[in-house]
This record gives sequence, C-alpha cells and structure tokens, in this order.
Amino acid sequence: MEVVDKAKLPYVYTVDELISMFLAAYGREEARGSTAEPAFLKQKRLEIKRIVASGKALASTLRKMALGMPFLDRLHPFYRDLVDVVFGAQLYKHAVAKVGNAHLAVRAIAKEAITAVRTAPDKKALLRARQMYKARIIDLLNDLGPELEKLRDVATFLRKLPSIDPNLFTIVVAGAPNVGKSSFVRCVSTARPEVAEYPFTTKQIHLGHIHLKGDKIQVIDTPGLLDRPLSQRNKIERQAVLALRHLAGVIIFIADPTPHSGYSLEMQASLWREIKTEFTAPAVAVLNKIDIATPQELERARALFNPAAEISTINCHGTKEVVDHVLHKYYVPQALEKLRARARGA
Ligand SMILES: Nc1nc2c(ncn2[C@@H]2O[C@H](COP(=O)(O)OP(=O)(O)OP(=O)(O)O)[C@@H](O)[C@H]2O)c(=O)[nH]1
Ligand SMILES: [Mg+2]
Repeated sequence: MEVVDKAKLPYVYTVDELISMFLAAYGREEARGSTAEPAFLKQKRLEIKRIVASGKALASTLRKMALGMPFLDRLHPFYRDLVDVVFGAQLYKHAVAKVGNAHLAVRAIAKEAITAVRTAPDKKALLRARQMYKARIIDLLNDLGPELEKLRDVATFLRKLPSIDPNLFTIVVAGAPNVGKSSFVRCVSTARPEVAEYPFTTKQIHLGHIHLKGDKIQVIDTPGLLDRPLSQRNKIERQAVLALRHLAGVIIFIADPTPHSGYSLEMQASLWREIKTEFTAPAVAVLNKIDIATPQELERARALFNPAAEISTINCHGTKEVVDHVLHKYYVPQALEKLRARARGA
C-alpha cells in the first residue's frame, strides 16, 4: 500500500497557463531550409513544424499531470478514504481520466490539422487550417477547466497533509469538541496544534511524534466528534473517523467532566461507547480539566468512563503518565513481538 509521495505530486496547470504554454510552443518554431524553396511550400512546412511541436508539448504535459496524480486504488486506505470523503472518489477518478484522455484528443486534432495544411490549395486555406487548429485546442483546454481545478485542489490538499506513516505505531487522540485534545497532544508530542476556547478549533488532522530510544511513535490530534451517526457527520468529523479506523494503534479518549467544554457528560459517554464498539483499536478514557472539576463532577465521570487516568492539560499534569501507560500496555508487547519475529526470521 502506497503513501502519498508529496515530492511526486505534479504541478497542476490552470487552463490559462496551458493555453499560454501551447501558444508559446507553437510560436517557438521558426522557418529554416533553402531560400530557393517556393514561399508557399516553406510556409506549409513551418506550419506543420509548429503544429507538431505545440501538439507534442501540450499532450505530454497533460499526460504527465494525469499520471502524476495518485492512483486511489493503490493508496493506503487512510489516504484513499480521505480523498473520497473530502472530494468524492468517483469525481476525482473522472477528473484524472478526462485530463489524461485529453492528450489523445490533442494528438488527433494535430493530426487532422497537419492533413489540412498539407492539402491546402492556397494561402487562405492554410491560414484557415492554422486558425482551426488553435481554436480547437483552446476549446478543448477550456472544456477541461473544472477537472483541472479538481486535480489542483486534491494536489494542494495532499501537499498540506501531514506526512503520516501508516507503518508507525500511532496514538489517536479523540473526543467531543473543546475537551482538551489538542492541549493533550501539545503536552506529549512535537505537534503544536492550535488550542482555543471554542469548539471545532481543530479542523484537520495534526501529526506529532514521540521520540523513544531508537523508535518513533505518531500522535494524531483529531477534530472534535459529536455523538451522531456517520451519515450525519460532516467532512471535518469524518477525517477523525478515518484516523480512528485506519491509523490508530490505540485510542486515547479525552473526556471533560466539567461543563466547560459545553458538551454534556451523557453525550460524551454515548460517544465513548460508540468509539469502543465502532473501532478495532483498543481505547482508553482519560478525564481532563481536573484542576477545575468538582468532586461531584469527578465522581459521576468516573462511573461513566472508568478512566485510566485523571489529568489536567493546562499544566500537562499527568499527561506523560498516560502516554507511558498506553505505550507499555499496547505498544511494547507489539514491538517485542516484532523483534522476536525478526530474530526468528534471521
Ligand atoms: N481549566 C482547564 N482548561 C483546559 C484544560 N485543557 C484544555 N483546557 C481549555 O479548554 C479549551 C479547549 O482546549 P483544546 O485543547 O483546544 O480542545 P480540543 O478538544 O482540541 O478542541 P477542538 O479542537 O475544538 O475539538 C481551551 O480553552 C483550553 O485552554 C485543562 O486541563 N484545564
Ligand atoms: Mg483541537
């Protein structure tokens, strides 16, 4: 399964850029040959050279762009589903195919234009063939506008995406909005996601790392989740769901026992139940904001979440212990098993 290789993503030209490039390639060719040649024949020869050069340049650019875009079916399911959720897999595939197939259309138009030039009986017919050639190519490019825009949007989105390695052990941090997920990720990893007073501060997946001796763990901060069926989740929430489904080695669920986040304990408990049943990765719950929680609030939350720890991310109190706990319980056995397997194989 491939991950997105950002260095290989193509530059996606706009329609205007392609038209300029095409016209420049056309204009670059200059007349050469014997001065004894009749002017009309010389003009025909130059015209054909221009059509061949500009057609080739354009066809090759279109082909390279389409081939440079990732093939969804070969991508790791996390990336494949992400492109599907944000852009629609079918629409994306259609756009790639249309841009890719356009190179064949360019070749066909060039071929017809060459025949028209060759058979032109006079200067007027030659000029008409030239105009027709340029107009047809420009029409074709204008028609590709929406598809080029789609490819550009996907390429830009993928370039901005953090470089997630699906083969590394990954902690995914999840929970309702505004409970302190990003604050937690800031405490324990290299990531610096934005923290703010309001829900839905985090709108995309953020990646951080924990460096262990000779090893690296990924920590993923996700957008807040509401307690509702998948079909009603928006694109932002669905990115969190994909990280939970495809990347999580373990899930840390952050709950806020206080009214501070704006989401009730019942809603959070229902979300917690769903996360435990919906995803295959093991999940641990953690109570946050204990610096402002009352004893009664803590008591109720303990009964609902059976938390592995109680923390306060405002000063990173207890956060390192949570990570040590989950790594010890879920990562170390897996890492040891890998080492053993390698030793057996050696
Ligand atoms: N008192 C207190 N406030 C906290 C604590 N942890 C987070 N907060 C505050 O809660 C608010 C939300 O924190 P974030 O880390 O942005 O929460 P989030 O879960 O990432 O929020 P979204 O990305 O919007 O879902 C911020 O104003 C934080 O300062 C804590 O332990 N104690
Ligand atoms: Mg956040």
